[in-house]
Amino acid sequence: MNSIIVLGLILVLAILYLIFRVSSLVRVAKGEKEQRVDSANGLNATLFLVFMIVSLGGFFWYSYSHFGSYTLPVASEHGVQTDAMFWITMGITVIAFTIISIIMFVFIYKYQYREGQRAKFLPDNHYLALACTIIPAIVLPVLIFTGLRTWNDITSPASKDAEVIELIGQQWAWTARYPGKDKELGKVNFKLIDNVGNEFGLDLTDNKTYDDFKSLALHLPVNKEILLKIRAKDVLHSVFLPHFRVKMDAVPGMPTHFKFTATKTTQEMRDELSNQAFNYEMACTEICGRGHFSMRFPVVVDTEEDYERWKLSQETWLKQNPDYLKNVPAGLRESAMIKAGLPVQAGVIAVQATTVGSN
Ligand SMILES: [Cu+2]
Repeated sequence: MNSIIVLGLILVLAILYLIFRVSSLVRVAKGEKEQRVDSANGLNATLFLVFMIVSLGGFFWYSYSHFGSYTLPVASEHGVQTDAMFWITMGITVIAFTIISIIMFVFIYKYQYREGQRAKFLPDNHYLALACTIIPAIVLPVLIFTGLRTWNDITSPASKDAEVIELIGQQWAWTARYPGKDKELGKVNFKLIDNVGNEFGLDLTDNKTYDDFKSLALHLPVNKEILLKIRAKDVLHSVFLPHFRVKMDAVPGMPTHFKFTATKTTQEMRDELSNQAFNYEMACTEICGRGHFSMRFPVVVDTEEDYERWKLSQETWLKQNPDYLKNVPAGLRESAMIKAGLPVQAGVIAVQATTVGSN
């Protein structure tokens, strides 16, 4: 409401000024008034200069005094490259912005209307036109192609021994799925997702699913390539790991991926920041509904040994949801139980009991 009043006021003032200006010019045209421009013109020109000094000074002062809040320690290999690209682009644009601002305001002041002074007719200037064409024609493609090269590098296929982890976004929580001992994620099918246990939509006819496990924190090994496979169950979400400079949308119906290598363990980052309470975290950066704020996911970067130890301590999804053994084809059941870490004998009895029960 307040902004509407302010806008209305500005509009009224602008219209009043236009009426005043037009009537003053009409008087000049009729010969009733000699002076085309009054003393306010010089004042306006000076005010432009003052505006330039205050705004540019404010811009540099604010950027300098708040510089720290725009930088975040980086903990990934490609993050160093993207940071460098960001600061090069920032440097170039700040230089261009400063030069253009100074030229614009100084020219307004310098070439303000003066009685008897005539404007110089300058139809074109080849050198100026060439400079304005060639400089951007070199700088912009260099920036764009460096960015494209880095992007292609990030999104190119991961190496064979990359650590594959799946991240699933849904309103309003993240879950991670790890491939287990076989290092391969089992097949999923969204049609198999239910609200009792199969939140991943695991296809239990695929023997790679039996040792997959779920985690409510993203554990990553340090100095090892990681391939994040990302999907969403309902609406758009976005994986954002700021310290690793990772950002990729989670799109329903269109799996995405991002590969990166973390370079600092959680403990190393705690030491670097002299803050033993520090933890990495992942956020959703897509406004995905009213619970969006709660899509915060803890991230732990371990040494390779700690990471392997943590993986071994995790229970497979099938072990946590033994009822789903009945969905495993009979011929695969025993190997599924072995792979899932279920006691074979007890498992068979459980399956028989549930199968009989459901009949
Ligand atoms: Cu979200």
